[in-house]
Amino acid sequence: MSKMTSNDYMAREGKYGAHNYHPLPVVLEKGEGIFLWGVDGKRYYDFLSAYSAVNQGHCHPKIVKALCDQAQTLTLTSRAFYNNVLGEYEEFITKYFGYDKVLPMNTGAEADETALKLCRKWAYTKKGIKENQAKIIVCEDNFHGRTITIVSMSTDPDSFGGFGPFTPGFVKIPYNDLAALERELQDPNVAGFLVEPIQGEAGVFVPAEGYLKKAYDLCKKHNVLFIADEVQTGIARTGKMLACDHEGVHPDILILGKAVSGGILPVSAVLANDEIMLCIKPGEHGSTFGGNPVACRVAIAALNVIKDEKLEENAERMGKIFRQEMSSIKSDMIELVRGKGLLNAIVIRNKPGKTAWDVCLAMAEKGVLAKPTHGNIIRFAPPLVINEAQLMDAIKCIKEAFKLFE
Ligand code: IF1
Repeated sequence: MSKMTSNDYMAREGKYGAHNYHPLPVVLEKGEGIFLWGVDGKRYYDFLSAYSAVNQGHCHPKIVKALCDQAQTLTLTSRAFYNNVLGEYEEFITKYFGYDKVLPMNTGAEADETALKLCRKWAYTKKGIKENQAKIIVCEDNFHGRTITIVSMSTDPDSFGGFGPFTPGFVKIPYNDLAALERELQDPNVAGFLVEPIQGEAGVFVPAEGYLKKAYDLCKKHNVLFIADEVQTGIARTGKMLACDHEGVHPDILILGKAVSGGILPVSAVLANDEIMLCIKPGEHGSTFGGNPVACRVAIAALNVIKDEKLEENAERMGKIFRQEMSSIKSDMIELVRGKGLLNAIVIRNKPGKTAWDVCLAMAEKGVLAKPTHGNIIRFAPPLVINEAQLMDAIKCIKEAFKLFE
């Protein structure tokens, strides 16, 4: 049988797979560090990192080793029994982030759902809100996952359209708006405020300096839980271990996912102190794979890599260079450049034949992979292991791509 072409791969996915994505026409078969290779042998700089799940670089040897060693020993016991790995991981990650306890899950959405359930339980058992009356404040343009309850919080028709009826109990306010938050906090039935420290999907929307700290203080003033969704911004992506660290905010409930496993398999985690975490009693929440031995070993390795390789500092330094270089591009297509650490975005002035999608196709031609969000914003999020020479080479390719539209 002759070698399959890229088109053969894409056609096969189109025939047998659900059409719930519109990928860039690139077929990948290998990843290593910051590089991806297509089935045609073309090498690319990965500037998406699977939406910030591969912060440690593709197939990091230490994380892969942890995966393989445990996978040949014990993969899954379920939580019906104890095992020799889960406790070690729980102690490791709670000390790593400074919390009493962790509730291990698998995907980011499951972690967000877990945080919502924890917040409601706390509302009824500790704050004294009447059963089924708890409200949770969320921000417009949020992205927290794809379950029915999570899209019930969404203001994006692509996320919630056609999936009703929706879960009640959410109050939507504009992002980065403290007055709106303070207004809604007057309601004694408010139990929590769920927020992304930087709105990734919305297009890397960085809030005003001090927003997170002031929002946290307002929540404390009203005995409301500050819940940070760091699934995308966490694990050193923004130049600090957590994006909340830039403002010294220690969330009451911390939601992690994606790069907790370095992109090797789904691992998510919800961290909180006993006063909140112990509101959920045995049998009231769980998951078949949550906290499985393989996930635990992979997460320990992935989180060690972040510190061992000083990826916070590297993200901070490389991010500054990236934004400086992108801001120097003379192109009437570029409206603005924004971001923090290595979570950055360019807002494009879309014109016919000169859209963010066209730019991404041109960048792919030049060997850099990125994808637009919301039609006119290109997010740039390379693995945090990228060095200055590689960054400058990728920037050269990006600049060449923009030149094609002059
Ligand atoms: C898709 C977006 C990014 C997230 C935050 C929770 C989750 C995500 C802040 C849920 C997941 C992923 C989902 C993926 C594409 C990607 C994405 F474009 F959808 F919005 F990154 F911005 N909180 N984001 O960013 O985690 O259940 O996926 O493990 O659904 O298309 P998950």
